[in-house]
Amino acid sequence: MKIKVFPFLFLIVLMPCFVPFVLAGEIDATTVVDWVIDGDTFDTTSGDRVRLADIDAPEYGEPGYYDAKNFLISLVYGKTVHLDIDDVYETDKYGRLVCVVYVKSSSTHYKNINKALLVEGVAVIKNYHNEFDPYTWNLYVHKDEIPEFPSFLILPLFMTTTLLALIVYRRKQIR
Ligand SMILES: [Ca+2]
Ligand SMILES: [Ca+2]
Repeated sequence: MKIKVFPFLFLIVLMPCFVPFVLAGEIDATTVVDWVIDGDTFDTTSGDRVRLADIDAPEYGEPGYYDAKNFLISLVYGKTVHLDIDDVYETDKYGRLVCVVYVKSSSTHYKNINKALLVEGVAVIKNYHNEFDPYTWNLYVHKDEIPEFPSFLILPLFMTTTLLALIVYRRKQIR
């Protein structure tokens, strides 16, 4: 009986390694910003227009427009950005990629640009139906929390690892 405990122990030991990946987002694309439209929209060198997910900054002619735009310029213009693209709809009705945008802030952390605009007070939360929940965002995210592969691969990856471990364990038993 006691030998059967091993695979379950293995699972329990392995589980925490995957939890952060499940809880946070992921990096779906990496590109460079070459134009900022306003406080929540920019263009990239890869030819996409990006709309920052779940936030709203003032439109042209509205109070705070320049504050929001200039702040976004200071954060992303000419820089490499990492995009977590919405897995639910990908784009909005205008064909813009709906994203949470990250910029590397240190060797271990990324800054969440959507959250930075909220913290600065130049944009407000507008929680649309998508993969994101703006109420859970942190300004800084550890790189392990936003892996560079889609989150839907995590479960198959986890199951494959577990299966392989079980096969190896079984073979050892048979010998
Ligand atoms: Ca995504
Ligand atoms: Ca949302």
